[in-house]
Amino acid sequence: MSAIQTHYRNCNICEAMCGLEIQYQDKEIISIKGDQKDPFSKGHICPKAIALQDFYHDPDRLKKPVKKTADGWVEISWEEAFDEVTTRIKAIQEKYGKNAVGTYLGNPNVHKAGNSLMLPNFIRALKSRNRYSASSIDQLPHHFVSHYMLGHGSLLPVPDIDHTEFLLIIGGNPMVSNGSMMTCPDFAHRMKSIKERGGQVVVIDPRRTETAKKATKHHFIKPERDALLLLAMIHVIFKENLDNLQHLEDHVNGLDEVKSIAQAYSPEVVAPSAGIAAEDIRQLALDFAKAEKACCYSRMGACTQSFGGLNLWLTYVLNIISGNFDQEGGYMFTQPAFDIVKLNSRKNRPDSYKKYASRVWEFPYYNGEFPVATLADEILTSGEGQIKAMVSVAGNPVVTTPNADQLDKAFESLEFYVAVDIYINATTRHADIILPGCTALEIAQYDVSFHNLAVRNTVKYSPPLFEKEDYQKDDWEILQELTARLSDKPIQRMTPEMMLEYGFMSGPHKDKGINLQKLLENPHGIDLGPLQTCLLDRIETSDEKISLAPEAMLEDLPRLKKAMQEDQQTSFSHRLIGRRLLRSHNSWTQNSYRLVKGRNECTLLLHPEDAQAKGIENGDRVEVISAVGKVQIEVEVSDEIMPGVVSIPQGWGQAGKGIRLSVAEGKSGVNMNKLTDHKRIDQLTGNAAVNGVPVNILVTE
Ligand SMILES: Nc1nc2c(c(=O)[nH]1)N[C@H]1C(S)=C(S)[C@@H](COP(=O)(O)OP(=O)(O)OC[C@H]3O[C@@H](n4cnc5c(=O)[nH]c(N)nc54)[C@H](O)[C@@H]3O)O[C@H]1N2
Ligand SMILES: Nc1nc2c(c(=O)[nH]1)N[C@H]1C(S)=C(S)[C@@H](COP(=O)(O)OP(=O)(O)OC[C@H]3O[C@@H](n4cnc5c(=O)[nH]c(N)nc54)[C@H](O)[C@@H]3O)O[C@H]1N2
Ligand code: SF4
Ligand SMILES: [Mo]
Repeated sequence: MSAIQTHYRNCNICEAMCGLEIQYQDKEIISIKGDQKDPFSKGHICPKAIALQDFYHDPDRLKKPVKKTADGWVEISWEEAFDEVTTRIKAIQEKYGKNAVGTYLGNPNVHKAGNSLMLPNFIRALKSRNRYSASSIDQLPHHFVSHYMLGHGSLLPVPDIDHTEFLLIIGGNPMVSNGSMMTCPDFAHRMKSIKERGGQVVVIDPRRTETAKKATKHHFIKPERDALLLLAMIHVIFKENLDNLQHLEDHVNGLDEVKSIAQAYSPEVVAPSAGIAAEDIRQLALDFAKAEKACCYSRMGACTQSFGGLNLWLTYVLNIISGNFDQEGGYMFTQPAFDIVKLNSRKNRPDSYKKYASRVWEFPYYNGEFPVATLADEILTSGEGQIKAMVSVAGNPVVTTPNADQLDKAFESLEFYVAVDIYINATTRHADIILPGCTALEIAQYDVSFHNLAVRNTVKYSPPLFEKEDYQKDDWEILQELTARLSDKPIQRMTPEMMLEYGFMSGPHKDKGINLQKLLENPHGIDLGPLQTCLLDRIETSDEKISLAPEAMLEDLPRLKKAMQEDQQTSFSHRLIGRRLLRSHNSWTQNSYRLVKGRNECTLLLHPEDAQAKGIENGDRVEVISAVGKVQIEVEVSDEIMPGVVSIPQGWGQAGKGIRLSVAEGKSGVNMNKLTDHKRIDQLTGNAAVNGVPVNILVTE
């Protein structure tokens, strides 16, 4: 046995990039702790990091390619797997056309450098227009709004949380999620510091969340009515002449248009529909505008709903007109060492929004993709352009995307399906072949996306802790091999490290000597300082001005007005929203016993008044019915949820035929996406509207 050794790396489960200190001996983990010397996370971790060892050792995890046969799954060689996958894909594309092969890319791809860097070439090699990803059930409105206002979908503002004096959080629960589109290790401590320096944190959410409980103030809001609140705040700021764009004064277009639109949305007009009292809205707007440094940050609950695009647009507008955009303590921009904006500049590139419409429902095309909400219909509806085969890479859409049962049937109906995945779960059980990559402890990691979204400029690279076995391949190697075999021309085989080095050499910190060698010499990471005012150097619009009133947003406003008028016309008693649990990450971490043990947290939250009206008691089982499905679930009566709203955690409900997740199956819970309607999307961006879903609740015997 060799001596105990220590390894430092970033946890790559969620977006927070916590530094880990891992003690190990041979292939056994002795301890996983927070790395006190990481200049960014300073020792913080959450319970999920400890489970990295469970995924590494998990006997259910695949390490070799498997093929489905009449006798079940059998292991096959990589050569055989690559041959069969490429032969089948080529045959289907020859027979039905290139678009007959669809792709779905899931969330872990952005948490692995190799995947992020190799996927664009793989997707290009397939030459199919039928591209889908978890982005359209997550953060698409952020990209859309940055694209139209700032000229680039990846030029994304981040709350300068460490300097702000007023943080307004709309539809985010960072106390549990650890922050999203805001890489922010130890949110709890950073939020406490705001309060300690006399600042405020205000949360807008239909649930009094873990974040709301620690905030200075929380307002309930009716689901999907945030755009109204934002419009009313903007209304008040203009009315009181509190608008002040600071250094951006001469760098915006469309200020008068925004001003004139907001005139119609006084706090009194929106209050009944939003469910927040007019005087509270007015006070919030005044407090926000008068704070020295303020930031309005909108996330999942504001994105994955019918007005995601408008919400994000108005969030940017609110920050801009109150002088809090690109200013210390406001909504700021990073200067990452590997600068994905500069490396992929959009200046002078044609706009592809709505270049195509999806075949069955004419949903909008954006950023090279169609909305994932329509994937099942594109597979199930016959005709020219129908999807006959799928490639999924690190995604589990049967659990994570709308109308799960329909998508389950769709995957079952495919002529061919290959999954690049490490588990046989609700989605990949339908695969013909599964190609498994490696897990966190076996890979080198650089957070290509999350350094771009961090609340400080930092940089860190981690080599693998354990060498993979000879018979294993990592995702990037799988993707590169498939790319080579599917391409018409020979490809250049660059490693992720070669690509990173290229990026660092042209990045904003090249003068500080940031390169791979330097990063290897600094295993705790390097701090590059607080966020700086830099937007005017980074903006990508052709006239270098911020577009405050893009056409697309203005055209979407009548839809909001209509929804406001239709508020009372529904035959459903409740609106369903999701929630995240501290010890699970989306749908894939539930096979770690240490993360799922304990009481059942996959419950329906129901307000006491609603429970009483229906004669429901805590612990009762009820049936929840939506336009597309139903589930049976245990009720947790709680006044932390707003009357008229119910909540079920996302990412659960994996049990049944063919699934090989022995721990998760025993703790399976309910899949809330059996209830989410695939036709409910934000019609502006195409993002799925999984929050605010109309449901009825039936008491079962
Ligand atoms: N109703 C509702 N639905 C939601 C949400 C919600 O709030 N409410 N949230 C949405 C959000 S924000 C997201 S991001 C999506 C996530 O949606 P998905 O990305 O579809 O789902 P994940 O649970 O992240 O699934 C990850 C998949 O990758 C596999 N995997 C894990 N690690 C690796 C790896 O290293 N390599 C490979 N090749 N595979 C790996 C897992 O086995 C699993 O199959 O869910 C969305 N769905
Ligand atoms: N523990 C844990 N952490 C995670 C994940 C996980 O599954 N578990 N997933 C990761 C991923 S992929 C992501 S994208 C992030 C998401 O990070 P967050 O956005 O912080 O996470 P959510 O908990 O989904 O927060 C959404 C909030 O919006 C509220 N909400 C729902 N509908 C509405 C509405 O109409 N208006 C308003 N104002 N609020 C609404 C919900 O009650 C909820 O509190 O979390 C990441 N971190
Ligand atoms: S907060 Fe996120 S990055 Fe940090 S330890 Fe937990 S899962 Fe890992
Ligand atoms: Mo996400």
